[in-house]
Amino acid sequence: MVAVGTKWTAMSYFGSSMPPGRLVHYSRYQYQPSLGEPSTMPETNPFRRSRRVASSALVGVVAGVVLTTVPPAAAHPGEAVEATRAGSATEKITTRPVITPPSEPTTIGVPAEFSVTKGGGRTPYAYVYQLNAGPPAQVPADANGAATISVKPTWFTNTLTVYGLFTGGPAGESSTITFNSDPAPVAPDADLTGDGVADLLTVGGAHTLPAGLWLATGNAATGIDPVSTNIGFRGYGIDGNDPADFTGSQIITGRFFGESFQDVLVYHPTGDNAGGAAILRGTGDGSPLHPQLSGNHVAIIADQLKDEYGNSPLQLANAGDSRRLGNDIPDLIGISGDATNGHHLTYYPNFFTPGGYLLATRATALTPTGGTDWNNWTIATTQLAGGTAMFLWNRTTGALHLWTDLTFSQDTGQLTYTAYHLATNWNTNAAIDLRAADIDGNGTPDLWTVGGAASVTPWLVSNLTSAGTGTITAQPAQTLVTPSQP
Ligand SMILES: [Ca+2]
Ligand SMILES: [Ca+2]
Repeated sequence: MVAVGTKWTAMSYFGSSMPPGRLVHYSRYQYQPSLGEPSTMPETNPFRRSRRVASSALVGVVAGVVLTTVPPAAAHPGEAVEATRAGSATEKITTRPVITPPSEPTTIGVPAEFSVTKGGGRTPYAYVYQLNAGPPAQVPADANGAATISVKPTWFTNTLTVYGLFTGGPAGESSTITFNSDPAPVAPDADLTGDGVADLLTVGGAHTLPAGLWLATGNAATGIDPVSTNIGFRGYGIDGNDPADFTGSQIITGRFFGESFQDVLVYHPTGDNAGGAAILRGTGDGSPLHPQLSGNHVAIIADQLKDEYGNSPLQLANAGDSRRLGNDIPDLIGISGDATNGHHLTYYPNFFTPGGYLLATRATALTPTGGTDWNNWTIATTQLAGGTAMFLWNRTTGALHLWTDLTFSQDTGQLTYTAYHLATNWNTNAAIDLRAADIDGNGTPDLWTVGGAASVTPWLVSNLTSAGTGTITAQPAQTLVTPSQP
């Protein structure tokens, strides 16, 4: 065994074919990356994912960690084993914690409490635990060596590893338990906090907001909680945590990993990665993203999003399943073009895998006013029961339209929809960003505008008629508050 890091401990054998009593060293830093995480693109099929985890478990055995089978029972204490630290005298640690899973089934993204007791011998003052490849955390033990560990399962199949800390001594034996979790209910569009109500996610570095991704919890028709959380404070989680990774990007929410939670697609229209994008896995509860963890960050290279003339999108939005194929991972819709070839509404099909966008297809649709000057229009979309709803705003003229129930034919490029004219002279020439969502949850799409000094205005849509008209009404504006700490 090769050690990485400075702390050594002994492995224990439960259910393994290796001879009992043999002392093997390993580093817990060594085995962390091998547990439960796909090495490339994340797997959305829970059965395939389960197999991947099983193969990871095999890696764990080689590295000196033996996983239990799916429980129901607690992980049992083993026989006394030895532990040692490099460079110190051998010290007897005769305890390995007993992990008892909750009696009820666990759910991805929902906290589950595991009880831990000492396996015998000395009483630990605390336990260190790690779920899958997440960061290790510590919980104090009571006088009897008991503790409760609360974790939020992140995968269909999860692995929880626990070991005790002892006063004046080395860390104790680790116990590991593997368990399956049910999928969480699918969050409604734009609900990043898990309460079923649409939330406002705004990119920082604009409108006086500090860099990052600012999440304001939605309170339906009564507005938002203006005290925002920077769920993007880690940036892309590469080369340090730099929230400025998002500055200048377009932020789109949706089920980009095809699972229950709202994920974030970050598109870079300009800059070093111009035309490129990334999808970052959502957490489901409004907590900050973890793009630094394996499987939570999938890049989309610029070539994937180029249209037939080689142009990258000027704008991108979530097109949902507008091809009506039953794909849980959304397609994209955007605007692309150039002065020579003109501008178009462009459709970006997803091929049933996270980040799998190819074969951008030009839509034949004209603008709401019958033109081809798509570069003068700003789009914003949201997902409703009937399909994708798209707002279309001409910043120069102030025209505001709404198209609902988008359906796109990849073969013909035809986009069908129901059109409504909502306003003229709406925010004409205003320096605002649009964010579409069913803010009040009544089934009709609405808009947030973000502009000025972090000023947010909800606009509720009503009175949609078969004659193609509708009303949009401003609600009281609020100002986002951005604490200095995430
Ligand atoms: Ca919410
Ligand atoms: Ca509504």
